[in-house]
Amino acid sequence: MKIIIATQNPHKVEEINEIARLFKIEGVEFLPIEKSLNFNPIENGKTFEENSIIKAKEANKLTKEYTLADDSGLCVEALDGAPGIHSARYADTPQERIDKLLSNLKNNQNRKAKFVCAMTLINPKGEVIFKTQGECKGEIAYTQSGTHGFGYDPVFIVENTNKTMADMTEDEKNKISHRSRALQKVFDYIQKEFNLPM
Ligand code: ITT
Repeated sequence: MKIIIATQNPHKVEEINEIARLFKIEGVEFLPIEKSLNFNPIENGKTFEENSIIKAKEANKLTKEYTLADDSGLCVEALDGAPGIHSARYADTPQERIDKLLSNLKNNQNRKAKFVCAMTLINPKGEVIFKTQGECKGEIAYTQSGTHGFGYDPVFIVENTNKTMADMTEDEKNKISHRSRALQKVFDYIQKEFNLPM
Protein backbone atom coordinates (compact mmCIF):
# COMPACT_ATOMS: atom_id res chain seq x y z
CA MET A 1 0.00 0.00 0.00
CA LYS A 2 1.00 3.59 -0.59
CA ILE A 3 1.01 6.16 2.24
CA ILE A 4 1.70 9.85 1.66
CA ILE A 5 3.65 11.55 4.44
CA ALA A 6 1.95 14.85 5.21
CA THR A 7 5.00 16.99 5.92
CA GLN A 8 7.14 19.76 4.48
CA ASN A 9 10.09 18.58 6.58
CA PRO A 10 12.38 16.32 4.51
CA HIS A 11 14.11 15.01 7.69
CA LYS A 12 10.83 13.44 8.80
CA VAL A 13 10.36 11.70 5.43
CA GLU A 14 13.92 10.39 5.60
CA GLU A 15 13.55 9.15 9.19
CA ILE A 16 10.18 7.49 8.58
CA ASN A 17 11.64 5.58 5.62
CA GLU A 18 14.76 4.66 7.62
CA ILE A 19 12.63 3.42 10.53
CA ALA A 20 10.54 1.31 8.12
CA ARG A 21 13.77 -0.23 6.76
CA LEU A 22 15.17 -0.77 10.25
CA PHE A 23 12.04 -2.66 11.32
CA LYS A 24 11.86 -4.50 7.98
CA ILE A 25 8.37 -3.25 7.18
CA GLU A 26 7.21 -4.76 3.91
CA GLY A 27 4.27 -3.94 1.69
CA VAL A 28 4.09 -0.23 2.60
CA GLU A 29 5.57 2.55 0.54
CA PHE A 30 5.99 5.90 2.34
CA LEU A 31 6.10 8.77 -0.14
CA PRO A 32 6.60 12.51 0.32
CA ILE A 33 3.78 14.79 -0.76
CA GLU A 34 4.44 16.30 -4.18
CA LYS A 35 5.79 19.87 -4.07
CA SER A 36 3.44 20.94 -6.89
CA LEU A 37 0.41 20.29 -4.65
CA ASN A 38 1.36 23.29 -2.46
CA PHE A 39 0.76 21.48 0.83
CA ASN A 40 0.54 24.31 3.35
CA PRO A 41 -1.70 23.39 6.31
CA ILE A 42 -2.64 25.92 8.98
CA GLU A 43 -1.36 24.36 12.17
CA ASN A 44 -3.65 26.11 14.62
CA GLY A 45 -4.35 23.15 16.91
CA LYS A 46 -3.72 23.34 20.64
CA THR A 47 -2.04 19.94 20.90
CA PHE A 48 0.35 17.75 18.92
CA GLU A 49 -2.56 15.43 18.19
CA GLU A 50 -4.80 18.21 16.83
CA ASN A 51 -2.03 19.48 14.55
CA SER A 52 -1.27 15.99 13.25
CA ILE A 53 -4.95 15.57 12.34
CA ILE A 54 -5.00 18.97 10.56
CA LYS A 55 -1.92 18.03 8.50
CA ALA A 56 -3.11 14.52 7.61
CA LYS A 57 -6.54 15.85 6.55
CA GLU A 58 -5.04 18.61 4.42
CA ALA A 59 -2.75 16.12 2.64
CA ASN A 60 -5.71 13.82 2.07
CA LYS A 61 -7.74 16.65 0.52
CA LEU A 62 -4.93 17.20 -1.98
CA THR A 63 -4.09 13.57 -2.75
CA LYS A 64 -7.15 11.41 -1.90
CA GLU A 65 -4.66 8.79 -0.68
CA TYR A 66 -3.81 7.25 2.70
CA THR A 67 -1.93 10.01 4.52
CA LEU A 68 0.22 9.95 7.64
CA ALA A 69 1.12 13.11 9.55
CA ASP A 70 3.70 13.62 12.29
CA ASP A 71 3.39 16.57 14.62
CA SER A 72 6.28 16.64 17.02
CA GLY A 73 8.31 18.82 19.31
CA LEU A 74 10.42 19.23 22.39
CA CYS A 75 8.83 19.84 25.81
CA VAL A 76 11.09 21.20 28.55
CA GLU A 77 9.87 20.84 32.14
CA ALA A 78 11.51 23.99 33.55
CA LEU A 79 10.00 26.04 30.70
CA ASP A 80 6.46 24.80 31.42
CA GLY A 81 6.53 22.51 28.38
CA ALA A 82 7.93 25.06 25.89
CA PRO A 83 8.75 25.11 23.05
CA GLY A 84 6.19 22.25 22.69
CA ILE A 85 3.85 22.62 19.72
CA HIS A 86 5.77 25.78 18.78
CA SER A 87 9.09 23.93 18.42
CA ALA A 88 9.40 24.58 14.67
CA ARG A 89 8.61 28.31 15.12
CA TYR A 90 10.52 29.04 18.35
CA ALA A 91 13.04 31.19 16.40
CA ASP A 92 13.95 31.67 12.74
CA THR A 93 16.70 29.09 12.15
CA PRO A 94 17.58 25.72 13.74
CA GLN A 95 20.70 27.24 15.37
CA GLU A 96 18.71 30.24 16.70
CA ARG A 97 16.13 27.86 18.16
CA ILE A 98 18.86 25.95 20.03
CA ASP A 99 20.47 29.21 21.22
CA LYS A 100 17.13 30.53 22.47
CA LEU A 101 16.41 27.29 24.33
CA LEU A 102 19.82 27.26 26.05
CA SER A 103 19.57 30.93 26.90
CA ASN A 104 16.06 30.57 28.35
CA LEU A 105 17.18 27.65 30.50
CA LYS A 106 20.40 29.41 31.60
CA ASN A 107 21.97 27.39 34.42
CA ASN A 108 18.67 25.94 35.60
CA GLN A 109 19.50 22.62 37.27
CA ASN A 110 16.24 21.06 36.12
CA ARG A 111 17.14 19.99 32.57
CA LYS A 112 14.34 17.39 32.20
CA ALA A 113 12.76 17.27 28.74
CA LYS A 114 10.98 14.97 26.34
CA PHE A 115 10.44 14.73 22.61
CA VAL A 116 6.83 13.99 21.67
CA CYS A 117 5.51 12.76 18.35
CA ALA A 118 1.80 12.47 17.50
CA MET A 119 0.90 10.53 14.38
CA THR A 120 -2.43 10.38 12.57
CA LEU A 121 -3.31 8.03 9.71
CA ILE A 122 -6.18 8.96 7.41
CA ASN A 123 -7.83 6.76 4.77
CA PRO A 124 -8.59 7.87 1.19
CA LYS A 125 -12.14 8.84 2.27
CA GLY A 126 -10.64 11.38 4.68
CA GLU A 127 -11.46 9.48 7.88
CA VAL A 128 -9.06 9.24 10.82
CA ILE A 129 -8.38 5.51 11.13
CA PHE A 130 -5.53 5.53 13.65
CA LYS A 131 -3.78 7.99 15.96
CA THR A 132 -1.04 7.49 18.45
CA GLN A 133 1.87 9.17 20.24
CA GLY A 134 5.45 8.30 21.05
CA GLU A 135 7.80 9.91 23.55
CA CYS A 136 11.50 9.91 24.24
CA LYS A 137 12.73 11.22 27.61
CA GLY A 138 15.99 12.97 28.31
CA GLU A 139 17.69 16.16 29.42
CA ILE A 140 18.83 19.38 27.82
CA ALA A 141 22.63 19.61 27.59
CA TYR A 142 24.49 22.77 28.66
CA THR A 143 26.28 22.88 25.30
CA GLN A 144 25.50 21.29 21.97
CA SER A 145 27.20 18.18 20.66
CA GLY A 146 27.00 15.99 17.54
CA THR A 147 26.28 16.48 13.88
CA HIS A 148 23.63 13.86 13.05
CA GLY A 149 19.86 14.30 12.95
CA PHE A 150 18.14 17.68 12.85
CA GLY A 151 16.37 20.30 14.96
CA TYR A 152 17.10 20.12 18.69
CA ASP A 153 19.03 16.82 18.45
CA PRO A 154 22.41 18.42 19.38
CA VAL A 155 21.11 19.55 22.81
CA PHE A 156 18.93 16.55 23.72
CA ILE A 157 20.70 13.93 25.86
CA VAL A 158 18.74 10.68 25.67
CA GLU A 159 17.76 9.12 29.02
CA ASN A 160 20.14 6.38 30.21
CA THR A 161 22.81 7.34 27.69
CA ASN A 162 25.45 10.04 27.74
CA LYS A 163 24.83 10.90 24.11
CA THR A 164 22.84 13.65 22.49
CA MET A 165 20.55 12.51 19.67
CA ALA A 166 22.98 14.22 17.30
CA ASP A 167 25.87 12.08 18.69
CA MET A 168 23.89 8.94 17.80
CA THR A 169 24.03 7.19 14.45
CA GLU A 170 20.84 7.20 12.39
CA ASP A 171 20.05 3.64 13.48
CA GLU A 172 20.70 4.39 17.16
CA LYS A 173 18.31 7.35 17.08
CA ASN A 174 15.72 5.47 15.05
CA LYS A 175 15.55 2.62 17.57
CA ILE A 176 14.61 4.87 20.48
CA SER A 177 13.16 8.11 19.14
CA HIS A 178 9.69 9.51 19.79
CA ARG A 179 9.06 9.17 16.02
CA SER A 180 10.11 5.53 15.99
CA ARG A 181 7.95 4.72 19.03
CA ALA A 182 4.87 6.30 17.44
CA LEU A 183 5.59 4.75 14.05
CA GLN A 184 5.96 1.23 15.48
CA LYS A 185 2.38 1.49 16.73
CA VAL A 186 1.28 2.69 13.28
CA PHE A 187 3.09 -0.30 11.70
CA ASP A 188 1.39 -2.73 14.12
CA TYR A 189 -2.00 -1.27 13.21
CA ILE A 190 -1.32 -1.40 9.45
CA GLN A 191 0.00 -4.95 9.55
CA LYS A 192 -3.02 -6.23 11.46
CA GLU A 193 -5.60 -4.19 9.60
CA PHE A 194 -4.29 -4.79 6.08
CA ASN A 195 -2.91 -8.31 6.58
CA LEU A 196 0.60 -7.32 5.59
CA PRO A 197 3.54 -9.69 6.13
CA MET A 198 4.97 -9.54 9.70
P1 ITT B 1 5.71 19.72 9.16
O1 ITT B 1 4.77 20.52 10.04
O2 ITT B 1 5.61 20.09 7.72
O3 ITT B 1 5.59 18.23 9.39
P2 ITT B 1 7.73 20.83 10.91
O4 ITT B 1 9.22 20.66 11.05
O5 ITT B 1 7.21 22.25 10.93
O6 ITT B 1 7.24 20.09 9.56
P3 ITT B 1 6.35 20.26 13.37
O7 ITT B 1 5.39 21.39 13.29
O8 ITT B 1 5.88 18.92 13.83
O9 ITT B 1 7.04 19.96 11.98
O10 ITT B 1 7.56 20.74 14.30
C1 ITT B 1 8.50 19.83 14.66
C2 ITT B 1 9.71 20.56 15.21
O11 ITT B 1 10.11 19.94 16.44
C3 ITT B 1 10.89 20.36 14.25
O12 ITT B 1 10.96 21.38 13.28
C4 ITT B 1 12.06 20.35 15.21
O13 ITT B 1 12.42 21.67 15.55
C5 ITT B 1 11.47 19.67 16.44
N1 ITT B 1 11.67 18.20 16.35
C6 ITT B 1 10.71 17.26 16.09
N2 ITT B 1 11.26 16.03 16.02
C7 ITT B 1 12.59 16.21 16.21
C8 ITT B 1 13.68 15.33 16.22
O14 ITT B 1 13.55 14.03 15.98
N3 ITT B 1 14.89 15.84 16.46
C9 ITT B 1 15.05 17.15 16.69
N4 ITT B 1 14.09 18.06 16.67
C10 ITT B 1 12.83 17.60 16.44
